[in-house]
Order: sequence, then structure tokens, then C-alpha cells
Amino acid sequence: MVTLEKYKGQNPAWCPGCGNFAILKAFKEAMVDLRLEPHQITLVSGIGQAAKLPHYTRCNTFNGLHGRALPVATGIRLANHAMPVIVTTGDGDCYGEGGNHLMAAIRRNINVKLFVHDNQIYGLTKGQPSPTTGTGTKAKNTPFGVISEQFNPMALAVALNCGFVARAFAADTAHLSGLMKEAVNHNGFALIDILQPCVTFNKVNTYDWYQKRVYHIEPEYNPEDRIAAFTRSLEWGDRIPIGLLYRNNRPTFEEQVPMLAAGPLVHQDFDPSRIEETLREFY
Ligand SMILES: Cc1ncc(C[n+]2csc(CCOP(=O)(O)OP(=O)(O)O)c2C)c(N)n1
Ligand code: SF4
Repeated sequence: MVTLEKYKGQNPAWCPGCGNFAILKAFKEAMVDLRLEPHQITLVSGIGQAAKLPHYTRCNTFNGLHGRALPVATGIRLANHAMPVIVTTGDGDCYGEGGNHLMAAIRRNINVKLFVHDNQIYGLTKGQPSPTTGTGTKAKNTPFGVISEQFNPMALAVALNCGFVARAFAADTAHLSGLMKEAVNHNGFALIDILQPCVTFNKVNTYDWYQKRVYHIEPEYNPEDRIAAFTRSLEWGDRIPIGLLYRNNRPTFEEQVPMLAAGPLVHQDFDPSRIEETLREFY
């Protein structure tokens, strides 16, 4: 039987009070509730505090380069599309370094689940502004305030017709865990942007700041209404919606790749003598 104990990894080296602890807890609870054994899933990350989460759990894991978790996850899915693949990443890693990969993954609708620990700062490198840092925010290397427009991951995802677009708040762990389960069960690419307080370097977006602003999207909201989702995705400031903003059921990338119809590539017969012939075809 799958238990939380089975998912126990190294002891986290995050700062006491960091929002990442709650995300780790929600993740493990979601996997246990889904009855997924640690060997049945693969967790992929890039570089950063968020990207260390795979060290603090115990399952199949892969640490990619900064911003490159999604291409790695895509490769893993294509090699074995029977295995759930989850990416855990930071806002800098995913929306900054890996921004183009995010757009490609959404457009492909590869069946990968993307959990972004959005602390609106580069945490591991000690507090430089990230794409989601508010315009005007003063940080160590922006003493006159951030000049660039604040990146809106929810609006971008809805605009690209992403299959599953949700926002959560790390301190609302039960709600986050529920959304993680929904994301894993969704047939297609899923993005959860998780508001994660960084108690050391982000003195603006604190637990208290979020507690005063986040609200649950009402149960009667229709997540299949794309225009309503776009309107909701623009809400930021005094009121920040959390929950499922948008969902659709377009076909996944894997479903449309003819070579995968016969089952996962890892289980298909492989004839090494055909490598030369295949190489010649593309030469
Ligand atoms: C190509 C590359 N550029 C820069 C770095 C340095 N670096 C390591 S972690 C990091 C920031 C990570 O920030 P974020 O993704 O927001 O994650 P957090 O640490 O806040 O969880 C940077 C810039 C790197 N490792 N590789
Ligand atoms: S620096 Fe921020 S994100 Fe990193 S562990 Fe500390 S509180 Fe968490």
C-alpha cells in the first residue's frame, strides 16, 4: 500500500517558514491519495529552490538544466507515455529561462503536469526580480524598481488554449493537493501556478499579503468558458482568484503520434540492426 512514508526523501534545506514545505506536503498527499507508488511516477525539475523538491521526496526523478525541465519531461513522456510525469519548477526557471519551452509544451498539449512554485523572485540566487515580480518593485539589482511589465502566466496559458489552467496558494495545502490530483487526472498538459511565499527575499508578497487577497473561485463558475477564464486570469491586486480557471479536452500530443499507438516505446520491440537504415533515411 502506498504511504506518505514511502515518499520520504532527504531533509529539506529550505529556510524555516518557506512556502515550499507546504507544496512538498501537498504533493506527497496528492500522490498517496491517487494511489501512485513512488516507482510509478517521474518527477522532473530544473534549477532553483523549487527545483530541489525532487531531492526531498523519493520517486523517479531527473534534475535538468536551468529552465529545461519541460523538454526533459517531454522526452520522458514520449519514451513511456504510460507513466505520469510531473514537473516542479520556479517562476524564474519556468517563466524566465524556460519561457519558450512553456509555450511549446502548452501548444503541443503533451500530457505533463507543471507545478510552478511562484514566489515572484529568484530565491536560490538571493532575490533578483523574476518575470512575476511586480512592476516597480525595488530589489537588490533593481534599486530604482522593476521596469518590465509583470508576467501573467494564467493569461498566457488561457490565450494559448492550455488544457488545464489553475492557481493555488501554498498555505491552502488541502486545496492545492486537490488541484494537483485534478491535474494528474486531466488528460493533457496542466499548469498550476502556486503562490509561494519566500520569507527570506520577498518581503512584499508575504503570507499575510496573500491571505488578504486570495479567494476561492465560486463552485458555479464554468471553467470551460474561455472568455470568462481570460477575464478571471487578469484579476490581480486586491483580489486574486485561486482554483481551476480554465479547462478543455483537446487531444494530447501523445495521442497523435502514430508510433505511440502500439504502446509505450519502452515496451516496443527494438531492432538495433535498423539504426543504420534509419540514419541513412535522414542523411
Ligand atoms: C543558465 C543558468 N543561468 C543562471 C543560473 C543561476 N541560477 C541558479 S538558480 C537561479 C534562480 C532560480 O529562481 P527560480 O526559478 O525563481 O526558483 P526559486 O529558487 O525562487 O525557487 C538562477 C538564476 C543557472 N544555474 N543557470
Ligand atoms: S530563499 Fe526563499 S524560496 Fe529559498 S528556501 Fe528560503 S524562503 Fe524558500
